[in-house]
Amino acid sequence: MAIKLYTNSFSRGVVVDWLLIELGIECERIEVAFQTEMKAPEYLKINPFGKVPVLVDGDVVVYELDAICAYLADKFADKGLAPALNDPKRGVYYRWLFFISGPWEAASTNKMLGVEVKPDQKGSVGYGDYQDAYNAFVQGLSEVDPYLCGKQFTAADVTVAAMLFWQLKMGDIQSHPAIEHYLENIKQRPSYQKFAAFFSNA
Ligand SMILES: N[C@@H](CCC(=O)N[C@@H](CS)C(=O)NCC(=O)O)C(=O)O
Repeated sequence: MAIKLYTNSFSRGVVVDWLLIELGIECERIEVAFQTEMKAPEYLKINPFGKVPVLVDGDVVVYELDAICAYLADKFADKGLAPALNDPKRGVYYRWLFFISGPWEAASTNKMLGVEVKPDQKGSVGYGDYQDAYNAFVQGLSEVDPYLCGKQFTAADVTVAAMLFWQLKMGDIQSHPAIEHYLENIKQRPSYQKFAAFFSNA
């Protein structure tokens, strides 16, 4: 049975498209319209958030972009897009996947909404404040060479790089030499050219 990807070409679903290119596999791609199909009762049974992307693999339903990418990288482990379970780099891999979908997304969204964390609130906020999250991000990137897990390009590179490309395009992140250097490495990958085409439409 084909794996199904519920997505929209103008959404973060394009990040899954990029990963699929790296994996060299295809899914049945189901385009879901914003507002209408995404909020229809039958779609809400698949994803109660009424959002894309969603991956359906037989009885397994995965929503949350980074979970989808991690799931696919593990399912097609022979493609080498995730460090092996017993590889110490697995920890670094998890760190980046969870950092980008958790603290970084929250910090960025709150910044966009104008929610400022006061110094005495930082201890209760998972990412501290935006500047803390940004500093941790660029500090981490300044240590990578050429990819987040060293020589091995992984699904975490797909999600982290996609976030950076998007935020730079939208003016939602201040650039930094560590960001530029990392993205130059990513741009060398043949898959990036195809992603850039999706992305320029998103
Ligand atoms: N945390 C989710 C966020 C998904 C999300 O916000 N998707 C947007 C498109 S990029 C969406 O479907 N928005 C439609 C809506 O909320 O009505 C993930 O990482 O997959």
